[in-house]
Amino acid sequence: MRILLVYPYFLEARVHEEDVRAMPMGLYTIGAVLKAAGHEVALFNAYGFQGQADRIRALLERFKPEVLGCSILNANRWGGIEIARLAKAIDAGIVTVFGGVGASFLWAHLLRHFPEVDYAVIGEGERTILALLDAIAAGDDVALGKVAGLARRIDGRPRANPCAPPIKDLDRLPNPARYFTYQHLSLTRGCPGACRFCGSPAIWGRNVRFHTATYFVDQLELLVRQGVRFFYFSDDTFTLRKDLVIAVCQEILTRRLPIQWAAISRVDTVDASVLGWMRKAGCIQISYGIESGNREIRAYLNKKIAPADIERAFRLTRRYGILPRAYFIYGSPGESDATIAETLDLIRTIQPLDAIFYVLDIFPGTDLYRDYLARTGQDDDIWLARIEDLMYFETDPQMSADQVRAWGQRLREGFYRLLPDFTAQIDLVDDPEFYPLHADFLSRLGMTFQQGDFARQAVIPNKAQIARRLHERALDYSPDEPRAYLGLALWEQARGAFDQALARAQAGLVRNPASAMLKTCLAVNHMNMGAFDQALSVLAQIEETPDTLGMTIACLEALGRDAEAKDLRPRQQRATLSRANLIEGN
Ligand code: B12
Ligand code: SF4
Repeated sequence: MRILLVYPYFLEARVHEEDVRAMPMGLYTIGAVLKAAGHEVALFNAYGFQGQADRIRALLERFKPEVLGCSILNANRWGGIEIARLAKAIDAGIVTVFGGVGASFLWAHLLRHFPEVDYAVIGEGERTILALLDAIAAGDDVALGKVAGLARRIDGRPRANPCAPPIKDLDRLPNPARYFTYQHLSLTRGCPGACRFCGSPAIWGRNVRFHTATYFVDQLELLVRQGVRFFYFSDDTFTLRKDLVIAVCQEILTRRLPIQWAAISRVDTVDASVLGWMRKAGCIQISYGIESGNREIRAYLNKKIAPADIERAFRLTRRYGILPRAYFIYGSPGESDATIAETLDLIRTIQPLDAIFYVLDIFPGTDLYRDYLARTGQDDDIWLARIEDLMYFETDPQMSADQVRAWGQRLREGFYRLLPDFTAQIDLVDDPEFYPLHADFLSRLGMTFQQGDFARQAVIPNKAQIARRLHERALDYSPDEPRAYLGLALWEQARGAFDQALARAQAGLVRNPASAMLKTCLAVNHMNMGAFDQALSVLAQIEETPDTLGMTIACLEALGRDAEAKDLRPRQQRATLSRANLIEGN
């Protein structure tokens, strides 16, 4: 069958767009089982297609799916409904199937109110979708009644078959990297935790299942061959089994995969040994859920982590040159100015090098949602409103939106004001094996103050100085580190010291003659100094990108070589377009 798997758009634009732009991992695993079974499958990342019905319609008309599968989170369910509606308007015979956490918890609601949704798949979807398609192809209604995990309308009413048992041996799933290119992947399914705000335990169960290191690294290797170099290990808790994580790291090193990656973990599942291996195998960031500095709020959220573990995990992660990132939740029951101060105290103690602050959100499938329904007498019909989310504070008369917003601002600004001190106090493990990795870590962090996330934060004082110190420290660990030379050259450029910038970039190139980033920096510097001929000769040595082509055009124009510049413009447009398509296709 011809199947189009879609990641629908959200209603609202996001602040951290990079967190929502990527297709959910499940669409790749679903796509892979379908392809392996001989179906024709295409993936469509409709994130960013909000308000573009014509484009979506054109795409549907071109692909002509027999089955449309949408991956639904709570916040993109309206996008899914609208896309299913468009499909049904083109051809009422297109079968629409909704899966994902959103569909798993709201299947009855979706089937009751939205005739454009034919089926919902509850929970783990690989086996259910295959069985569903077999039953549809055979036109066998009895078989439909036996598809585990399937929900549909019977006599107009939503009905669900019993859930599918979890797939025991995850390695039996076809490797999605054989068919697709992506950056998010996971080693595990499930989480032993039971946090009140999280849907994971209800969908995946608390018995964790694991891939083997070989399956996981095979996936990485195939993706590396497709050109992917950066990965997100998006498990609920990547480090649950330390022996397995170490085996993964050793396998990455044995196969010499030139990758870097970020992981998600819990503070009570890391130690020095696992962190050391992770760093050597390319880990640059670990995100830990901390949620609050107030013990009662952590207990309410059922986040069972001890302050000593939090402090230890952050200290060790930093020591191994991995950026420790903390997730916090604010606006929980009992939140007050005093508890926000406690969260800031905890931040001061654990010194995260990045922090994300979310407002407590009530998702279906969580304890928090069950409490909410019991408390208010509401039911799933609340989701008939065109809203993405339901924030806890909206349901608590003791809290106002302004107050919650102010807490968020206090936390973010508080963290950013403390960040310079945290960077000054980074204490790295004194082991020569790690020195080049420390240089990589420090210079990477330095760049975030110059060009990355922190560069945009007005409240962070002395960003340029912090970056300069980090880069200088990086060079103390490894005089080869190209990013540190780049950072220092950029620092000199920013203060108009182009001669010094030139010297920094040239010094870096002596040690890294092939470095494209240093050559680009050198070319920019030549341009700033009006030396356009020299800039052109450097640019000629770098692989062409839309940016380098833009610079070449600017140099040619500055030299009065307008005809040559004009000739290059279509090439630049083509390069920009093909890069945009690449991002969209992912
Ligand atoms: C890793 C993760 C992320 C990562 C990576 C996401 C990615 N690109 O894959 C990051 C940090 C980027 C992230 C971002 C967000 N996340 Co998140 N995330 C998770 C986490 C921990 C694991 C998700 C996962 O990939 N599981 C493994 C794969 C295989 O599962 P899956 O994609 O759900 O697919 C399976 C089934 O659901 C089903 N299925 C899925 N789609 C389809 C489609 C069809 C047609 C069928 C038949 C079946 C099917 O079959 C699949 C295979 O079995 C979960 C918690 C959890 N364990 O579920 C939260 C979770 C999914 N995230 C959540 C949220 C809210 C978000 C954000 C919206 C937050 C934000 N910043 O606004 C964004 C959304 C971005 C996105 N594209 O998913 C919530 C969703 C709650 C809800 N009901 O909507 C969860 C459940 C956590 C929670 N708080 O409860 N997330
Ligand atoms: S928040 Fe993290 S630790 Fe808690 S249940 Fe969800 S996945 Fe597990």
